[in-house]
Amino acid sequence: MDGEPTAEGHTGRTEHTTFCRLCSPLCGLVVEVEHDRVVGVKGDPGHPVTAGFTCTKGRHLGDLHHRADRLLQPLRAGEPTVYESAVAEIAGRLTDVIAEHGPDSVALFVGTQSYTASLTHSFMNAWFRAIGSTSLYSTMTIDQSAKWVADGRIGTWEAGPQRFDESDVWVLVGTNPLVSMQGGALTGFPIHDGSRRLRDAKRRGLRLLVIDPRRTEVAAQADIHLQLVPGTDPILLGSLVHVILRDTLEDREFCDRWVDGLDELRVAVGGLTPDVAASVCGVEADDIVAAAHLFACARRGMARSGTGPDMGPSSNVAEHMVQVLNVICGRFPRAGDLQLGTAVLDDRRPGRAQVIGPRRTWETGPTNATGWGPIYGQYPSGSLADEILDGGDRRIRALVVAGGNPMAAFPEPARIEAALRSLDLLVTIDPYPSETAAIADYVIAPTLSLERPDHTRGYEHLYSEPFAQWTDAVLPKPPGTVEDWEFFHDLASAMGLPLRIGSNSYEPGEEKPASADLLAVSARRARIPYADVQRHPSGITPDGLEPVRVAEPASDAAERFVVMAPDVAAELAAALEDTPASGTSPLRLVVRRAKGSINSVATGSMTNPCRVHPADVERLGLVDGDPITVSTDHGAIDTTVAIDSSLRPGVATMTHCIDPNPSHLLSLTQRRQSINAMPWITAVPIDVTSRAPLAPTWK
Ligand SMILES: Nc1nc2c(c(=O)[nH]1)N[C@H]1C(S)=C(S)[C@@H](COP(=O)(O)OP(=O)(O)OC[C@H]3O[C@@H](n4cnc5c(=O)[nH]c(N)nc54)[C@H](O)[C@@H]3O)O[C@H]1N2
Ligand SMILES: Nc1nc2c(c(=O)[nH]1)N[C@H]1C(S)=C(S)[C@@H](COP(=O)(O)OP(=O)(O)OC[C@H]3O[C@@H](n4cnc5c(=O)[nH]c(N)nc54)[C@H](O)[C@@H]3O)O[C@H]1N2
Ligand code: SF4
Ligand SMILES: [Mo]
Repeated sequence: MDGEPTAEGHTGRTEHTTFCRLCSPLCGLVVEVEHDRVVGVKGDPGHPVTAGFTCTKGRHLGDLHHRADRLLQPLRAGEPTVYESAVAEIAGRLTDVIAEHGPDSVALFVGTQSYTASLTHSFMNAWFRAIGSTSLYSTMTIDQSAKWVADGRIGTWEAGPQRFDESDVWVLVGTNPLVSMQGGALTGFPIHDGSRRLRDAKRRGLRLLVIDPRRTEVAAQADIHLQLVPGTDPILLGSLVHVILRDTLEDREFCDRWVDGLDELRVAVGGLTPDVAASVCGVEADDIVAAAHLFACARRGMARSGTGPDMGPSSNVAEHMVQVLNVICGRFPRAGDLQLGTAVLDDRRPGRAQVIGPRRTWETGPTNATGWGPIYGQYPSGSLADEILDGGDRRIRALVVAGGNPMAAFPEPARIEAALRSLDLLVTIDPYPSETAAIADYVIAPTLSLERPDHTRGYEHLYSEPFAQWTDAVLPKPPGTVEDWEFFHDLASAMGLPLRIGSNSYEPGEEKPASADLLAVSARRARIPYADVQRHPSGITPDGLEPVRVAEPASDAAERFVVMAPDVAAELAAALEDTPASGTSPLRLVVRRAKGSINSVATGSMTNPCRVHPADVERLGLVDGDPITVSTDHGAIDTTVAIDSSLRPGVATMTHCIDPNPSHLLSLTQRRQSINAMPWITAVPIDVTSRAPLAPTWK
């Protein structure tokens, strides 16, 4: 059975078939264990989808479990404590805060590592619903909430996006999925075996357009790579729209049926000729025209984006223009087409081929204390510090952090620290003494992935072909740890709150269910017998499962996309006004994912140099490896310089969340976007100065 030893030699070593849960591909693994310690991790060659692939992080999974600083029991004010007492005390304090100041004074921050166990979210959300708070924050709003803002202002297609697999063009704006593995509804790029799938797709005729200031791993495979000046995306994308409308390449039929605001769009992009965009964005005008034609003349395929455009100085309008490309060219699946994602352990109702019009929830929903409205039921993380420090009577007084590390991940850690320290109560669930854990009142120590059972249901929507896998725990659960879901279950119980999840309810004082049973419950709508999945340790690609196909639109479907509204037009005009002329000074720092880390969780021994184009290194009088100080108006960090010829001249990169952490260079409020309070994280002007000792004068 899965997770059970598959071989045992006389050394006492056992081999276990399981899967990695650090990021979305959930790569199949074979883990070698000796005396309850991982002694080897390799890719599972028998896995029908990942077929032996792992990245360096996956191969370090054992080190992550056995890190010397791993927390194996909870901390109270930095000192070890007993789990049951910690839960009782936290429950008491939260109950008091709520009684005195109301439920909204308790906030939840949901970080990326809360996704590593599929039971966490249902119990976490149920606890949050039970306390009655609306103060919900997550990493999405310091990441790609420009996508939510664009959805809210343009509208969405009920059946979701088109699939990469059937497309003949694909556009990637500011994303490098060959390293980040970001796929699914975000970039649409295949998360499994991306290099091979891209090669195969190109062989059958797919053309790839990449818009990125760096010649990334994926840009190196592009038919056209527009290596733009960072932060100028709204202008470049607006110019692509300009050319498409000028040359009447839009999908007329689709626009007549589903799109409003085309005239306003035409006016808004009227000035964004290829020549204007070429001079602002530092690319060739002919390439802009060729790119627009490449996209618009294809039959099928979308423009998708990652963090690059969504973290810049005009991120909401940048992402808006990405989505406008798809809307005016009608790049959405029609009735009968395959829907993105698969359904094996879950059942999915097909979406209809019709528009869900704009939903500007932030304009109608109740605002938080500092005046920000809700987006997809959350408030913007860019406003969290303000809510704690400046929220007056309505301020946030207690914060629970689940699988996140705001002290490392948010701009301006000094302000975040001031805010977190001023709380009445800060609780985090973290396996390590993270920067946030270091100042928390309570830290709950969770199990890590190999210590818990799980299945792949939560990630099915990202798969290109039907697949399911189940795993038992590979390592015993350390005595002082709990699974993340258990903490929320136990906290609710200690607060006397029943939890409702779907049709199930969990009453205070009732015996806690087992994870394996809860996993079975969460797969109750599986389209194949759950036992079949459990019988295949490496996972199963079931035959004959009917794919999910897009349904016909309702006969009275009347909602329409709105491609240009007055606020968006004003942002586009401001972006043109503001964008710096292309040049190399000052350097602009852009975001970049490193292969060895996942946000603040680093594997191996990682350094974080500031990578700069060779011409800039020379201009600055530096040589590779020189010690430097990188500074902005907001802060300075010491690192070394590294030569990187994949960059556009004038561009520098560092990775985020690891030391020396570029968050110290960023502001939480400067050029914060309207609507989602998104701070400015990429394309940030920096100064680089040498820290080298002065050269000896006799040389
Ligand atoms: N190994 C690893 N994988 C990860 C993560 C990790 O930390 N490490 N983090 C995960 C998370 S939380 C996320 S959100 C995803 C993110 O996934 P991606 O968005 O794919 O992240 P990156 O690989 O950093 O790609 C961002 C790209 O944007 C480009 N860029 C920077 N500034 C600009 C700009 O102004 N305009 C344009 N057009 N491009 C720009 C950068 O050069 C870079 O190539 O990755 C996930 N996967
Ligand atoms: N400068 C700059 N800043 C950025 C970005 C950038 O590109 N540049 N990217 C932004 C993006 S896209 C994101 S998503 C955010 C990331 O923001 P966060 O999600 O806050 O990311 P992490 O810092 O990785 O926090 C994850 C925490 O979970 C802990 N953890 C690990 N495994 C488990 C587990 O099984 N259970 C629990 N409970 N905890 C676990 C880790 O130790 C870590 O402290 O950062 C953002 N910040
Ligand atoms: S961390 Fe690496 S091995 Fe693990 S799922 Fe992600 S890509 Fe696969
Ligand atoms: Mo992210």
